[in-house]
Amino acid sequence: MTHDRELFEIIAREEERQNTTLQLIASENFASRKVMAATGSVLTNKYSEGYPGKRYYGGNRIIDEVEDLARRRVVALFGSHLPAGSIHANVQPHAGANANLAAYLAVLEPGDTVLGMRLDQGGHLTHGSPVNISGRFYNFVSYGVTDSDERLDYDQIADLARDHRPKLIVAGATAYPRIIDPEPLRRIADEVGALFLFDAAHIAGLIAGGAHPNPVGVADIVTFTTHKTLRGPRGAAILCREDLGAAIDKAVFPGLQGGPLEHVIAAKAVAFYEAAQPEFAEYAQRVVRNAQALAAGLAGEGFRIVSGGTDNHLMLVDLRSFDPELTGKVAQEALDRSAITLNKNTIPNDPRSPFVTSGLRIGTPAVTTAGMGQTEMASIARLIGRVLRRIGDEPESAAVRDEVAVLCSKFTPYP
Ligand code: DSN
Repeated sequence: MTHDRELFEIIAREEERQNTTLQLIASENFASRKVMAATGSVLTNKYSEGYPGKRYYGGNRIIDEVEDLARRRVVALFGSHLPAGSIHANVQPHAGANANLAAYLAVLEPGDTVLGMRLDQGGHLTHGSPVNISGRFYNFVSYGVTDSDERLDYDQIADLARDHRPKLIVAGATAYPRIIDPEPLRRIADEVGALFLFDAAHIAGLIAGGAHPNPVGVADIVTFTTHKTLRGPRGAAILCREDLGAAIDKAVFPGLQGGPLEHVIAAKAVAFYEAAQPEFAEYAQRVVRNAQALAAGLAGEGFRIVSGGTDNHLMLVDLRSFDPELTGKVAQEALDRSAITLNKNTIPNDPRSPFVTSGLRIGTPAVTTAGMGQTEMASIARLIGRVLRRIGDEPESAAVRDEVAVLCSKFTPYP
C-alpha cells in the first residue's frame, strides 16, 4: 500500500499550527499523547452495539473490559464522595449534544416543558434553541443573566420554575464566566417537582480538579464532554442516579446512537485516569488563575469584561468599550491573521447577530496545558490589544505574529 502523503501532510500542518500559534478557544485543549494513542488504536476496528456483558456482536470480551474500566474510572473521578453503587455511568455518547439529547429522550416526552439557559445569554444549542431539535421537540422556557451584574439570578430562575412548572431544569453554559452553583438549582427543582440536569461540558475538568462545585449527586443527571477542560478525546459521558441508569442507557443505545466508538471510550478512560492524578487538581487551579490574569490584562487594555471578570476557564470580552464599531467577527479575523485563535461570541443582550457579535470568548485550558502562566497571560493581553488597536496594519500584524511564534516556541504542546 502506498503512503497517503496528501492527507498526512495536512495533519502535519495542523500539528504545526497547534504548536506555533496561540490556542485560546475556551472549549479546546491539548489531549495527551496517551489519549491520542488510545484513539488511534485497534479498538477502532470493533463493533460493540450494546453494553458490557450484553452485546449484539461476538468478540467483545476485551472491549467489555475497556468500557467497564472507563465507567469505573469516571464514577470514581466524580462520585467518590457518594455511596458505592449510587451513580450510574454511560461513556458512549459521541458528543455533548448527544449526551443532552439522550438525557431528554430518557426522561421527557415530546412537548414537555423544560427550563434552560438561552443560547445568546451563554447557554448551548441543545438547551432549547429553536434551531435545534431540543427547541423543536420540547417546550423550552429560557432564563438568562441579569442586566445589572450579568450573572445568573437563582431567584429569577425560581420564579420562572414556579410559573411554568417544568418537568426538567437544565443548568450549564458554553459562555458563562462564573460559578454555577448546583445547590440552589436542586432546591428549585425539588420545590416544583422537576428533574435536574447539569450540563458540565465546559467545566468538567474544573470539577474533576476540585476548582468548581461538583454537581454529581446533587443533579439527577450530569452530562459533560471529555475534550474541553477535562483534556480527553472528543466525546461525552453521562452520570446519573442509579435508578435512571437503565433509561439513560436505553436512550443512548438504541435510542440515539448505533455502535459505540470503543477507541474513543478507551481514550476517555485514559483521560479519567489522568484527571485523577494530583497534578490535574493543580492544572485546574492554574486554568482559573490564568483566566483571571488574562481578564485583568485585557481590562487594562481597555476592554470591558462581561460580569467584571471570571471564576472559570473563560471570559467574555465586550468589544464596544474598546471601539464601538469593532465587531467580534472583524476582531476574530484580525487576531487569526496574527496567529491568535479565539472565537467571536455574543455577549448578553448583544444587538448584533451571532455571526457578527459584539464580543469575543477567550479561554485558557489549552495554553495552560502548554505550560503558560500569569506572565504569559499578561503578554497575551498586550498582544490582543496591539492587534485590535491597529487592524489592517500589516507590519504590526506581522510583528505580533513573530512575538506569538517566540512565545509558542517556549510552550510547545507537542514537541
Ligand atoms: N462548541 C462548544 C463550544 O465551543 O462551547 C459547545 O458545544
